[in-house]
Amino acid sequence: MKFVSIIIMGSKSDYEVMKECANTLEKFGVLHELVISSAHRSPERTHDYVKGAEERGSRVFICAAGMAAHLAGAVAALTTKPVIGVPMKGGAMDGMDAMLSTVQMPSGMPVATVALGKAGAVNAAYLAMQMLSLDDKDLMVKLQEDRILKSKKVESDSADIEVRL
Ligand code: RP5
Repeated sequence: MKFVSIIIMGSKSDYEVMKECANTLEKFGVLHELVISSAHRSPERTHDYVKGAEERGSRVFICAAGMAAHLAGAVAALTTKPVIGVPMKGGAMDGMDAMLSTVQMPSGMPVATVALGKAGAVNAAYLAMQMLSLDDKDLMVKLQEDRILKSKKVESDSADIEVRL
C-alpha cells in the first residue's frame, strides 16, 4: 500500500495548521497516516514510526515542527525517502527559528522546506502528491485539472471586480 506519512511534533498545538495538509491529501484521494511524534520528547517513538512506516509503504514523509525544529532533519537521518519539512509559527521568534532549523540541513541530507503556517501545510501536501504523481498517471491528471481550476478562479474573481480602461 502506497501512502504519505505526516508526522506532527509532540504537541497537538501543530494540528490546527497540519489538518490543512491532511485535508488536501484527502481532497485528492491520497492515503495518509497522521501521528504526533517528537524528535525531542519521543525520539524512540519517532525512530520506530519512521522505520515501520517505510516497511508498510510510506513513499514520502511530511514533518511539522516549531521552535528548535529538528523533527524533519531527524526523520531525514532515518530514511532515504523524500522528507518535506513544514516550519510552524509560534514561540519567541514566531517561526523564524523553526524555518531556519528546518531549511538549513547539511549537504547530502535534504529536507524540502515549505512556507510557514497554513500555506506551507497545504504546499507540503501538493509537493508530496507531485512526487507520487511521477508514477501515478491518475494523480497527475488530477493535479493538472486542479491547476486549470485555479487559473479559471483567477479569471472569475477578477471578472467580479475588474476595472479596465
Ligand atoms: C514544538 O514546539 C512543536 O512542534 C510545537 O510547534 C512547539 C510548541 O509545542 P508545545 O509547547 O505547544 O507542546 O515542540
